[in-house]
Amino acid sequence: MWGKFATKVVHLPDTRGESEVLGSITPPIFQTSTFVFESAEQGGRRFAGEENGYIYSRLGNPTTNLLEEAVADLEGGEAGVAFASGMAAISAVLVALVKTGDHILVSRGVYGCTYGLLDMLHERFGVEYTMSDLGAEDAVRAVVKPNTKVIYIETPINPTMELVDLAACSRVAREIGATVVVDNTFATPVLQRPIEWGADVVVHSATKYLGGHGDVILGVAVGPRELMSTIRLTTQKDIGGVAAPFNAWLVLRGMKTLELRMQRHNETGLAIAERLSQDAAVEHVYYPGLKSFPQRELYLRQMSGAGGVIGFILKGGYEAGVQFMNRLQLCKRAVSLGEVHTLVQHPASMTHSPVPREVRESMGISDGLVRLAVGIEDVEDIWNDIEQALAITAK
Ligand code: LCS
Repeated sequence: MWGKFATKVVHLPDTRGESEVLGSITPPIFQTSTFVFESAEQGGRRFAGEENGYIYSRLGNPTTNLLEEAVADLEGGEAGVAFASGMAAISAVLVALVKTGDHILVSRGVYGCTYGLLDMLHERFGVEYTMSDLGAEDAVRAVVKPNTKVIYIETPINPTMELVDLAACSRVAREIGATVVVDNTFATPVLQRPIEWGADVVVHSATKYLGGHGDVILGVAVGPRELMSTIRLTTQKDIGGVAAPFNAWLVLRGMKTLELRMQRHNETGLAIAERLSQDAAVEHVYYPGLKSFPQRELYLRQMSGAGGVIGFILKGGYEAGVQFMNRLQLCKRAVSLGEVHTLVQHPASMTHSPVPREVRESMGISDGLVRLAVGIEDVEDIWNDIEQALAITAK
């Protein structure tokens, strides 16, 4: 009955058990490591899966479960699993899906630590991967291999904002029996729902927009119930990167304003990207919402807004970028993105520094690239700070 997104994010599955009885409008934080069994037999039945009920918070926690259900619902997936971080989610999903000798097809760019994980899977465990432009179906079909088990996609790609065609990748994956995993951190389910385009699994760094306030590290994976259950019972349980109940609660609270915040990020992101592209000090702006964006048709088809992250290169290259960053006053020099504060960072020396230079350059990340993640402050205040920092930057 209450199907609209803005309503759904407020009325997340947020009452259960005690809070339902007492009428608390927000969920309790079950800050517990373990759960008491009424009898030894009951404990045995729970371990055997013959009786539902909580056992131990690494195996499941009611507060964390609410978050898992909420993100699964917003993404249109069957089930979710929450993790200690976005990287814990990505590693648990990939390790559950591949084994030695398998191949992962990867979008042309990914977050630096995701690259580090792929490289480790390759070096230590013999999993092949290829990074490639996945912008169109022919391109995808040309690079899949007989042993491709996963197509791993970031879209928009951090930090170049390049897009990947989700429908095309999903069609090719169906033909070859591969699983499509999409990192939806930059778009959130407000702007893009990969499962509706045919993807199997969505992963999030909930540290970013879902949490939204820069106060928590957490990850979530959403997908088919059977696969999520396998992940819960294997790579989550035995590697152990579970989300803390308090952190899950913080993300649940943050998500109530997700739709509102994304509207502001879209509006401010577009305004700042347009002004940057008209500034004499700026050589190039990477932002899917711009009319000049090369993948405009894909952007309009696949996303309903471009979000808050903007990449740009100053005419003075690296030196100018560093000067610009050091002169900012309101905008903070910090990694991360998707939160209330405006943050600025230098991908080549920060988020993507684990990636070797030649690979970084093939991803489109030059030393001159600066990444701005607009917050929810007043757009004029953000622009005034950027403008004063650009004005004294070498042109
Ligand atoms: N996926 C994407 C697209 C990311 O940008 C990040 C972190 C992660 C996954 C990992 O999530 P975490 O484990 O940190 O929750 N990206 C960062 C960034 O661009 N700046 O700082 C962290």
